[in-house]
Amino acid sequence: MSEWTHIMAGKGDDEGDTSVIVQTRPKTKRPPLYKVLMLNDDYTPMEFVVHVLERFFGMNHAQAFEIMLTVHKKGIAVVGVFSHEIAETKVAQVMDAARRHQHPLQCTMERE
Ligand code: TYC
Repeated sequence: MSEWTHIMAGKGDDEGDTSVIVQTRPKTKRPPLYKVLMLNDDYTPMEFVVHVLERFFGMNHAQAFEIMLTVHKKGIAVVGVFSHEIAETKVAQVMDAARRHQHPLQCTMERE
């Protein structure tokens, strides 16, 4: 992406209008990132949450167990940060797995 500045020059009575376009700084905007959040509840088994974190967030067992415990104790935790499309997919995967297993586990996303 580029940003352009339009300069109008040469507007004397003996000349026609002369326009030049010069490129100033290159403008690259990074896409926004989204936090995926896991919420605690009283019913979802700890092992299921650990399994979900391993399966959909590429964590090893120790990492998954640690994050699960953080959610259990604090009520909520960020489990990853992704582009909008990837975050949406992760949330859908977690919510679908929870629904299939009839657990009330909740997962949401929030713009960083
Ligand atoms: N609090 C649940 C229990 O005691 C465990 C749990 C952890 C549930 C994390 C959800 O996101 C969660 N069985």
